[in-house]
Amino acid sequence: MAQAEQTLQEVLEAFDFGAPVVGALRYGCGHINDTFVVHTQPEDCCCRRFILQRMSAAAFKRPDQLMENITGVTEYLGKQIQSQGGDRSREAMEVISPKNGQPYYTDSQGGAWRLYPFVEHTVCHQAADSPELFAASGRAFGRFQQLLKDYPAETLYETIPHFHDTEDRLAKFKAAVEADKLGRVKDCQPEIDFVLAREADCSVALNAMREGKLPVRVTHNDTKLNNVLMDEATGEGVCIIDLDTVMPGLVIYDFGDSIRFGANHCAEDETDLSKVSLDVDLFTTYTAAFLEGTGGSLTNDEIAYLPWGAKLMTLECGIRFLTDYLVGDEYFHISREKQNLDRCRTQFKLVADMEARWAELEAIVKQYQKA
Ligand code: ADP
Ligand code: GN1
Ligand code: MG
Repeated sequence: MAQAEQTLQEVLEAFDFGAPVVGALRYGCGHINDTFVVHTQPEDCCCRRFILQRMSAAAFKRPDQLMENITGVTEYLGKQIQSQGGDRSREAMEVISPKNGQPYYTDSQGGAWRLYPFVEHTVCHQAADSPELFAASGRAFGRFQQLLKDYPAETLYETIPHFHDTEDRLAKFKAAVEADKLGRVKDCQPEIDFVLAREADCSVALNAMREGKLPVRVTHNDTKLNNVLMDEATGEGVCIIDLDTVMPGLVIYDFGDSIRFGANHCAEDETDLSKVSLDVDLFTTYTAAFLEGTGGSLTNDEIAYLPWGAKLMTLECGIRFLTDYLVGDEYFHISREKQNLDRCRTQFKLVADMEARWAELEAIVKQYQKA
């Protein structure tokens, strides 16, 4: 797909910003969508900002269904937050329709764009610089889970089919190794062997779901620390963003993806693996905070499987980065060569750490099981 900048002007004209647009700049550190911050200058007050995004065509084949999900979920969240006395305009995303009244705009190249108000006086963190910050994100993601607990999951489209189907991710990985279309297999045999040694693990959560041990709920499915906006003054979680993958799923996925990204002190693409390790104290902190946020609504089995959520989300993400490296970096944005291979390596280092400290992780979550 062409660079988003090519149609940016056309897209800006498709929306009514209520004031003259004075600039639009690339924004944020997401791996998937093309995100811009749009500055406008109303006559009577200071600059108002918006988030304008071109949804990734590689990731999302049906932007119509994606936006139906997001519209439904954001309206529902808005009502829930209002009924609890919260501030709807800060605590829930809000879709702003283009002038044509649709929930999103399709540009002349086929790109699908949406607009949100910029949630001001918030900070988006790329790393858990303090336990307090990580705890705040855990409470926010747990609360998100609780707010959506009665949302009719069956009305949600699967925006990315088989998103956290680790068995399917494994099958796609094997196909990429087999095809080796760019001759990259030779660069990553240890990583390939790492995955193959963990084939059985890929079925653990799915088996528990099939056996009825883990219930299907509405989940966010992409609970990275940088998908929650924190209040710049209090440090508390304000608004959960990046709702593209809100779908039916397992709660251990939401817990696990946060641990994968946040319970260590390195960037996802750190090249010095000696710096990458699981911080068990942060795991402990996040567990308490997330469970507090969910308001005690998880079953004992769900709690028991939390370490599996952490391990599987990390293993799966590593498998996805490695697969993308093998097929030529088609899905995750990269800014340098081998970045997806480096990302894969950090994930596998974290998986190995989790395995080494498995008994500790199980003991931590066990404390929260009800008698
Ligand atoms: P991606 O799927 O590519 O990660 P996101 O929806 O997470 O895209 O947006 C990318 C970044 O843009 C976020 O990490 C955050 O910094 C910023 N962002 C997104 N939505 C908003 C918003 N409504 N207000 C303020 N910042 C936002
Ligand atoms: C992507 O969209 P973003 O950057 O928050 C990806 C996640 C991965 C993550 C790895 C829709 O998240 O699944 O875990 O990168 N999102 C999608 O950083 O594929
Ligand atoms: Mg994001």
